[in-house]
Amino acid sequence: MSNRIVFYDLSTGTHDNPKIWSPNTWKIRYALNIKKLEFETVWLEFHEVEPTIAKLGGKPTTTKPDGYVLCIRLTADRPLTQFSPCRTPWYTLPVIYDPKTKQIISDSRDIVEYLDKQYPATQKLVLDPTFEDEWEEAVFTNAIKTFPPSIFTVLHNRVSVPAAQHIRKVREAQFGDTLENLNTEEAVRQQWKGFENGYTNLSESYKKAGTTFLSKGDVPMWADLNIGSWLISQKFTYGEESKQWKSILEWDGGLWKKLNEALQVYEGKGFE
Ligand SMILES: N[C@@H](CCC(=O)N[C@@H](CS)C(=O)NCC(=O)O)C(=O)O
Repeated sequence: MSNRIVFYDLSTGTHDNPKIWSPNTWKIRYALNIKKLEFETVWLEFHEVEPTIAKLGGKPTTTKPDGYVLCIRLTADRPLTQFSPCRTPWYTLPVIYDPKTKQIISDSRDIVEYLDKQYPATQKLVLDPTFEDEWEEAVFTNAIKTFPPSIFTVLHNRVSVPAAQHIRKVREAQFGDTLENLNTEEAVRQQWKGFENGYTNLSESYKKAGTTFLSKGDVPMWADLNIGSWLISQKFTYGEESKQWKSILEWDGGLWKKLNEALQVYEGKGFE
């Protein structure tokens, strides 16, 4: 049996024609390639994540933005059907299954820490956990919270019908508005203003380091993948020739273009 790591990635295409998109899974794709670990990709569409990962025995990473719902809880010491409030689990990707250890790991940070520990002979990526925590916080504030919700309208219009239904349900609850309202010309203009400002805030750390990577070495650290992955997902969402991607390449004096190009060698092949 193959000892290759199984890497679950999110596709915005179909099984026959998978299309890469997800920023969070990009972190792990970069990491596996940097570490030169052998892996195979299993492509899942949005609506397939929960049933597949739950069946595999993987853990959800968060709870859905649908607030409290009534769940049926049946326990041995409380034999009656109880209705009590609980949040719906949200299964996300990336997830990996390592046949060598028979472990299933969810959440990108947990995965990279597992890989660093389990494969110590490979390039270590979490070099300074305290710095990584601070940087993750900064990325959350400046690149994730500012992530234009209109991107989900673009994805919604590209994916299969059940995947589109999943995106609409989850994201309209998250943003409190319809996908159509989130994608008006004025809404998109405002969203991108905030998005660009966020990247400018993050660029300060790169300018201070004065190097292409925050690791200050030839190989990126986890922090570089953390932002590099959000960056590359724009390229695959809008396309290399799109005005959106071209504008990002010009932000902050071309700093993000330089980072994206430096990470190209770790993109790997055959993901489309
Ligand atoms: N904290 C998680 C977040 C993962 C996450 O949000 N993944 C997104 C893709 S970028 C996802 O799977 N979304 C599923 C959905 O929208 O239902 C990690 O770092 O792995």
